[in-house]
Amino acid sequence: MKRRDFLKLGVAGIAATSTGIGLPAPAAAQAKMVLKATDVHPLGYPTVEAVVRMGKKLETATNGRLSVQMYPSMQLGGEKEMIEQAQVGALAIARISVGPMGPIVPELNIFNLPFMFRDDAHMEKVIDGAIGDELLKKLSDSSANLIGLCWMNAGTRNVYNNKKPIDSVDDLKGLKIRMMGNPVFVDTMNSLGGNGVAMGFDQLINAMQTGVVDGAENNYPSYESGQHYRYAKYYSKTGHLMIPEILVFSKRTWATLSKEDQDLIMKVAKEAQQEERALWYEREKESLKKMVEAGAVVNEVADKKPFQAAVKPVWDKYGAQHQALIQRIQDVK
Ligand code: GTR
Repeated sequence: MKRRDFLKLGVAGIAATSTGIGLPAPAAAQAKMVLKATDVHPLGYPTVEAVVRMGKKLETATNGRLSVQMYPSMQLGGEKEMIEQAQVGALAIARISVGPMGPIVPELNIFNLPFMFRDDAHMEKVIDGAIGDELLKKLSDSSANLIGLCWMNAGTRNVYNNKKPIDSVDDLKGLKIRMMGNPVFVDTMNSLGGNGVAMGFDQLINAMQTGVVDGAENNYPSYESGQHYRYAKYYSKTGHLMIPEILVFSKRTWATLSKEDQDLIMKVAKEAQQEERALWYEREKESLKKMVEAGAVVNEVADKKPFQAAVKPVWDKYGAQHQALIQRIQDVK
């Protein structure tokens, strides 16, 4: 049996030790629960560490009744699989990028527009404020079967490839660049002149090794921790995307929790949003240093205006129906 099918048969993202799983709320609420959590990144990565710490807080607050078991490093599959497993309740907590969530909750796709945020501070103000809260609620109220717990920082995404440094839009011509599985990203790369190829993060190394793609795009920590510099050493600071991450909880598992436990999880998740942020900035610095030491060739892109102009069709296509929301985001100062 494939691991994924096995997980699906497992049904709940919880291991209830004193009662069966999937019991109605009152019985299950009192049971000892180990909440399964997953992330594509390894232990020590800011998002993973923040969720591990969140689990420790839950354990302390409930005298061990609630805890988190982290499955890092894509142990439960790529992001698509993680979302599916959280939806059916095969795992409780998934830390995913907003990237693949766009097609599930259309408003979230606005965060996936190229050059949407001016900088980290702008992005943080948006996710920490009313818009951030509203979008988490939109997700929780949607038919996605997920509860939006909190946001996390994921820095800026830059293009990397194994052919040459990118200085201008022209340099991207003919390059096959892996993008996350969401049409907005393929369209973005194509409008920049490259060839966007959608695939999961879990398939990327193989695709770079076999030449299916010439490179990809990501923040420093993902590039460094995934050792992508071994396959694509030119890392160019195109800064075309700034996509926050999102921590989701399986709605199915959520429904088995008492209101008190739900409130507690929300509280520690909000704290995790700030804790991850501090870890993130440290890690960005360390990752940049490590990747350069490992041979990555990093270049600034002096003039980003032509890149911004080139993605105008993407804004027209994906932004037109969300003009009011876009305006509100832009107005956040
Ligand atoms: C990373 C992000 C992951 C995943 C990955 C990707 O920055 O943390 O959740 O989305 O990028 O490119 O697929």
